[in-house]
Amino acid sequence: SGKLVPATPDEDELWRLAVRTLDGNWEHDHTAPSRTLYPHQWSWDSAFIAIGWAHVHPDRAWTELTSLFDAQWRDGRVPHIVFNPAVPVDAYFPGPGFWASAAVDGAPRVATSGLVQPPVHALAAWHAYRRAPSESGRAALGRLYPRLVAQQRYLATHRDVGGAGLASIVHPWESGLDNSPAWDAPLAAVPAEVAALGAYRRRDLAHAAAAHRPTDLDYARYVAIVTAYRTAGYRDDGLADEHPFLVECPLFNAAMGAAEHALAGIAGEIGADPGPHTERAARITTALVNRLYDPTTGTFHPRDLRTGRLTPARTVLGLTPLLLPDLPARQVEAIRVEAVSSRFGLATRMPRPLPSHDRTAADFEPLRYWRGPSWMNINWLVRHGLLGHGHTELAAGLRASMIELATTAGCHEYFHPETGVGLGSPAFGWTAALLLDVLA
Ligand code: 9YW
Repeated sequence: SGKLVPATPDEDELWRLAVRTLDGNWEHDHTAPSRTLYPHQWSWDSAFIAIGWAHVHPDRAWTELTSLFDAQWRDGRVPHIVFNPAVPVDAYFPGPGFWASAAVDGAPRVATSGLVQPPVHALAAWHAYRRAPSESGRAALGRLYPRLVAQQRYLATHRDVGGAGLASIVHPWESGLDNSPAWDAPLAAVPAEVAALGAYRRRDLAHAAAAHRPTDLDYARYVAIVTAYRTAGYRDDGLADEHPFLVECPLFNAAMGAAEHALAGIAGEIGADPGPHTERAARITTALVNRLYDPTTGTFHPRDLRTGRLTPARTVLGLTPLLLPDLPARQVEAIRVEAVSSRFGLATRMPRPLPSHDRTAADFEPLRYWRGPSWMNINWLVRHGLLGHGHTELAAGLRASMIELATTAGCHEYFHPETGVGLGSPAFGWTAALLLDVLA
């Protein structure tokens, strides 16, 4: 199948670049986010990437998601990294030896990490299917369905540490926005394993500028948190008492709620009962509003379970509950106001896509990873939410800014939010995939 919609010559060229990028990263049964920086399979990357494959190679969309869920743990968790045994073990830090999943009962045969990432997979599967419906696609959906349900069950039970119906993340890596200012406060309370600093070598710095990546102190704390979780056998029962990092994230939980809506759609398509999914979705939305919406700032914030407090930074995470079709009108409007403010600059004509952090904040860093740069996946999610809530003109403005950026800078991992210069990996999977989706 190919592209049916006519486009400008520029868009046509961008389409071909995106297809080439995905093809270049395709690896038998999954797509590497980046051949240099991230040579294995990443969980939420595969979800976004499947959306792109649906437009050019639908069979690969289903293979991508299926290979990821083949690595699902017995408890239902979908690991955030599935290691490719063909890649040298020291190509990426932290590699398979660091996670030591083979020692854990209930882990799959293939080596994986023990953390999760935002559960955007049901949303992606449903979106991919509707972009390219087919008999074989429906069959693949049917096989994925019980696995997607088990993923949700894991998050709703093992990870409901706060007891309020939301899932907690146990590591900044689980948010997908590793070094977001959202995690500064909870992370500052984690004792950094400074002694361990010399005990490992970061591989990311061989492929990307240090000023564009998390700091060594961030990494010391990332390692310390994984060490705590790994020592507990990646079990979740003692999290509330023992674990150094426990946060309820607006994006993670919005994805979990959106997943129930998507599962309701999938259930209807394959002859299962949508009812329980719609009910769960409503409960997640209510909990999200009660727990993470701050009427004084008018936006959503992560809640740090260690202190009980909302974290103060106003990052782009606060806009992502727009993904929930049943978000109440008051919060939809509050998010619109936050998004069109000078912090994020959403408009029907906007020079650049949304940044990852409040542009007006003192700690806004336009070059450093999730502390300022623009990312296509977050922009895609917010656009999806805008469309769902009928903000079609703002969605069109966002779309145009995404296409314009990639037309000049290509399929980079992230982008300078003011100059538009491409940063990080130059051939990045989800950037390519989501561009195909917005171009189609
Ligand atoms: C790392 C693969 C992953 C993404 C994350 C992103 C980054 C891994 O890359 O984390 O080593 O920094 O933060 O969201 O899934 O693309």
